[in-house]
Amino acid sequence: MPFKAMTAAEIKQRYELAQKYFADLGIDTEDALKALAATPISLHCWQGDDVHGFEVHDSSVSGGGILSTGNYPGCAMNADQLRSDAEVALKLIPGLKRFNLHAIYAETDGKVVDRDEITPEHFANWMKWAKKQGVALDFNPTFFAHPLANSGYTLSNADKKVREFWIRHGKQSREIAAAMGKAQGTPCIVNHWVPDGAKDQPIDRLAPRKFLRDSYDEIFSVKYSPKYIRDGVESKLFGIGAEDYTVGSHEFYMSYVATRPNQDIMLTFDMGHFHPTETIHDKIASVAPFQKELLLHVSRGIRWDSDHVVNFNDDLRNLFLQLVRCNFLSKTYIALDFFDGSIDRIGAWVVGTRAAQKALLFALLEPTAILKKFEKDGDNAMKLALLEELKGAPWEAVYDEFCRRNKVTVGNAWLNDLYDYDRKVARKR
Ligand code: RNT
Ligand code: ZN
Repeated sequence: MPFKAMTAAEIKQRYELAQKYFADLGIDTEDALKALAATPISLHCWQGDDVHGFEVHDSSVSGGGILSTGNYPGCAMNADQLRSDAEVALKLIPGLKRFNLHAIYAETDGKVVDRDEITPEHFANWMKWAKKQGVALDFNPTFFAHPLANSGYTLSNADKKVREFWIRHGKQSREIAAAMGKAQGTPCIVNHWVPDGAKDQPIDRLAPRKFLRDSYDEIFSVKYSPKYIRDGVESKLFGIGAEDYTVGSHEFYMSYVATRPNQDIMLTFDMGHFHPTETIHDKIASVAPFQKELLLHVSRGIRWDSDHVVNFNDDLRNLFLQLVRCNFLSKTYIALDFFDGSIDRIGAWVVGTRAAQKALLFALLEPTAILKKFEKDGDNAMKLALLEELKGAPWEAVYDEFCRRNKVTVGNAWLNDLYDYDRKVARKR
């Protein structure tokens, strides 16, 4: 694949021109690069194998209303393949990365170990690998793709025994996460998402919510140091098969978090979890006056929560602009959540992560003070004009310089690496 790489001199020359452009607007590109370098992005393991996981029983479908479609050749079939694929992706992404695991990625040595029995040792290989890669791990309990999730209700199930099973799973997951956090010296971010809901018009929309509230209270009653774990709870509007009713709605979790001030539970905003025309960027400033921290699932829904690969679109830029403008970036954990099995999965990881970093850099390079002044003075056409000009500003030369400094292939040339691995490894599986 013959994409020509830029020389270091070309990259630097372009960077210097960009540096001057932004300096004229009062922006120091070096500060922006520092902030970009200090912001980790958590890559989700599940993009690598279409959310299958490695459990030793019949749960090969993702279930719970989430769906990875497509069967591009070369899907990782085991933990070693997934790890080598992830290594390729990590090498093609500059900057600080984390790696996000789900409980179903436990390695149980061929043994059946149910979700309520998993322990840190089932993630020992992952922890060793992460250390070697220089990435910290994040974690998710898996409340879907399991016989006890088939009714559509897990933590909110009317059957106490089923609820208790999932509560135990939640607790084990946090114990695993705490072990990770302790080992890696940075807290493991735990996201709790349950698929609970119903297809059509449940009469009792209240009881499951009370069960869900109580189940979470039970899970979070086990205390860990915030040095080891941080918990987030993720709301949703609907899922496939749960079109009419989702127990863990936005209002449910807003209320939950607001009424448990001592628990320090974060809200998780997933970009695909609201009404199709509802974006999440304005939610940042809405919760910032009240919340200490926030967890994001950076995703791209097309017509529904389709989890397309993230790209450099308005929604993404607006999200990062708000984080920067609200000074909430350092209080936000950025995790990716998309899964496309119809294209090269490593390419999906890299495209999505690079897009997120570019959007963040774009935001960090915004001359916000000038825009604010226009707004204050009533010069709103000027504000609009500058916003439009900035879309074509040479921010990309700054990103290229970031890649160069991080010894990651710059610009189009990374496609060569992608092509090679796809043809030599993935397609030969
Ligand atoms: C589902 C949620 C959830 C999952 C992952 C796999 O709609 O977005 O975050 O995608 O946990
Ligand atoms: Zn999500």
